[in-house]
Amino acid sequence: MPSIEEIKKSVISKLRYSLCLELESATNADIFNALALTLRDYQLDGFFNTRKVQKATKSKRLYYLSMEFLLGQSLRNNLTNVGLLQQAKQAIEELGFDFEQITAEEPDAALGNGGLGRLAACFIDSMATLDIAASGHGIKYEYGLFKQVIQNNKQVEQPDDWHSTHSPWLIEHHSQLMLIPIGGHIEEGEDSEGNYNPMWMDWKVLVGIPHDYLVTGYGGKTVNTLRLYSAGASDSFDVHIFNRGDYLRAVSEKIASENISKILYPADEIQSGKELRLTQEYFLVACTLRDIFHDYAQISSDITALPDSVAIQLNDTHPALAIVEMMRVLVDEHRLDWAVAWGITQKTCAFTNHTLMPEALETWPVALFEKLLPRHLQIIYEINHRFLDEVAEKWPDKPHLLASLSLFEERGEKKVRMANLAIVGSHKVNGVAKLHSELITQTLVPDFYFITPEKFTNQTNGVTPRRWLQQANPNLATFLTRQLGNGWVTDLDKLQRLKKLAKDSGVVEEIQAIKLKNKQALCRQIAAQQGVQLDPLAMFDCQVKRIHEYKRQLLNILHVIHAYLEIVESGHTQAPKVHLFAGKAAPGYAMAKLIIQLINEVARKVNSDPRTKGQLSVLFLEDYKVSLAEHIIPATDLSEQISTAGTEASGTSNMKFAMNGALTIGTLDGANIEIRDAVGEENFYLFGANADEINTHRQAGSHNRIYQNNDPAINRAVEALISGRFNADTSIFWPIYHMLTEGDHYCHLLDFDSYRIAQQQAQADFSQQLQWHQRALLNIANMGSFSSDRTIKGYATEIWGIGS
Ligand code: 26V
Repeated sequence: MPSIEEIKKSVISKLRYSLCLELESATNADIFNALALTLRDYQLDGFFNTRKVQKATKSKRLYYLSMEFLLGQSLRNNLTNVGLLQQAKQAIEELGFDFEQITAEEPDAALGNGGLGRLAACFIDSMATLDIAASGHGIKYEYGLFKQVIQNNKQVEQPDDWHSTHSPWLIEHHSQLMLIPIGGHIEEGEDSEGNYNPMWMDWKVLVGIPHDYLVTGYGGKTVNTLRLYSAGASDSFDVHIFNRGDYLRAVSEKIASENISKILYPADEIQSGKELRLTQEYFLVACTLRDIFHDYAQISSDITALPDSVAIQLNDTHPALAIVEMMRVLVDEHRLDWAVAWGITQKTCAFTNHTLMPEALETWPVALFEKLLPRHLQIIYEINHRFLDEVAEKWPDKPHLLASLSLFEERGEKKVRMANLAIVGSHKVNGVAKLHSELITQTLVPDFYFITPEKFTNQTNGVTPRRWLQQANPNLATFLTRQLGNGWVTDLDKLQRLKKLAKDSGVVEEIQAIKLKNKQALCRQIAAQQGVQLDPLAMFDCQVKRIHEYKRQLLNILHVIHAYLEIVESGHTQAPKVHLFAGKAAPGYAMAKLIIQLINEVARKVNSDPRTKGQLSVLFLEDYKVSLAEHIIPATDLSEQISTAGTEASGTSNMKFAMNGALTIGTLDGANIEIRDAVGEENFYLFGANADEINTHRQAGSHNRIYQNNDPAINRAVEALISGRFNADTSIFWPIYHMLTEGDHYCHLLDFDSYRIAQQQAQADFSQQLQWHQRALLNIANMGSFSSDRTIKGYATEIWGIGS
């Protein structure tokens, strides 16, 4: 390990020889870069060592394919995992800079939308920490998720230039560029032995350029990689067109190719069927499979043994084309018999589903496939043909199965169903929480469950305690280490030992003091950024996540409206409460954007009304991202996990909050159910209908009008939306009013009353500070199994066949 002096020396040398700067003229951003480059050298030593070890032990290798990796900032995380945080801090201070300011310089790498992308980031951390030979594979988007600014109470999107082209963490491997064919057509033909041998002709070439981001496991022993591909155009292909004299076309095609990795699609849970998105998915898969076959060729020439050395995990259906590309390589290039190739593919691939929302399920028009990927379409037809033949033979009395199992949607425009492809081509299919995995088999794809029940499993999500406890909450981490030693960082079940301390009022007071400190820090940040002063002694009630109708930020703000009206109209008083919201809406999702506007208008009204002073504050924090979550979560008293039962696949912020000592108010949805089981029902504010009840309610038709009229409190809050109270233009929130009262799929009003009662209880309990923080401590103590280390061990033994 380097000394503080050595770190200082290296930072100065990086400034001088890599960045052409002297210390005297260096800015905070320059110091950030120089420190990152210094650290990267130590990571690289670990990387070469890891490669040697993994080669010598012939470790089975896991490839995690994901269109999203929501990394956030890396400096503090990498310093912690390498084990250099304290030394680096001191070195930077001795050089005359403020370490906190240096870390704040780093732009978040927002290469993801939300839960799915952040899960991928937690997973690569856990895989490295558990010494699993693994790599992540994704796209190096030039622009990550848009920056959100609030103007006139509305969301406005701005491009997120996260400095991808000169990130100190990314190592470009130009020499390893790969050529990816796309477009063209198929010419039928036979090989010399008379076998069917289709030729994929006249394709264009995309170029994939790999960039490696080093993923250091905690303790620094294993350094894996996250490989992100950027797209370019092939010079040789351009020359071809250039030579034909079509200069403008050649240049515009080059630009079109480079556009493939330009931007992350910002809509989760809504699939739009855009050609560029399908091209991105194919690009990721084709680049990754070249790497996989290249890596495998270094260890074996027996392609049939590939599943013994390789596992592929598909993060949702987005990379499901890996199944098809693998078949293409095995059949067309390795000339394997179809059945042999199919066996290899199925044994290698596994698929995780992350959503039950029908509008998020990917389907792609066959016509689009024909245009971009004619050979892949042929292969999908062949997979489908053989698969349906098998089904028909095995269940001759169940012909209805064929329509639901088919890889093609035949109603309307003919489409490829990516979920069906992913299931058929995988040996395991998993959901991300118990309830979600159950719903997959019962409602999402019951016919697949019927024909292959053994494929379906659950792996409940988790989050990395390194980022979400140790780094995000240093005050709590110090307490934990003092109580438990350092082992909890990699063995989160050790938190259980805190349970016996819950009766010690001194310890509980410490927990209370830590929370207060974190709240004070958040208040300072909010004051600096948004100019709003909050009372750190108030109860902090937070809902931070993507804005979606199913997540029901609307239920939360309706309840805030209710609380406001109670104060100003009914003369009630309440103990101080702060309601924090943050989250982005997909740019094309009008209802979600209107919900943001409503929250902001309510905030403006409530905060400027002298009658609410000291009782109620509402704030929408701009530009939610990983680094902001790291400040909000440790400062939260009450965590809002209030999705309509049966809609949130798992949720992961629910875990982060509880781990940091927030109590949850939540529905029986996703992983909330498992969290409640773990922390004890007395330490969780449960409300609302369960998934079955929601189903029954929906089947009976929407009767929201009745609910509203029966309950004056609901009525008053809902009518306030169109009363002009929050916006002089009474028509503005009509769409929300209309939705709530005339056909609300997410059943806001159905759950309102029970939510209100749970809120009231939480508020009353919060006045008993000692008891409250005792329950907070019990939440922390019982959250051990929500470490992503536990999740990854599950995947490794039950799905990947690694380390069992
Ligand atoms: C769909 C699409 C459609 C095309 C444009 C880009 C895009 C991006 C993402 C998605 C699917 C999003 C699914 C998702 O994020 N699911 C979340 O996964 C979390 C991790 O498993 C889980 O905790 C959340 O409950 C679930 O909503």
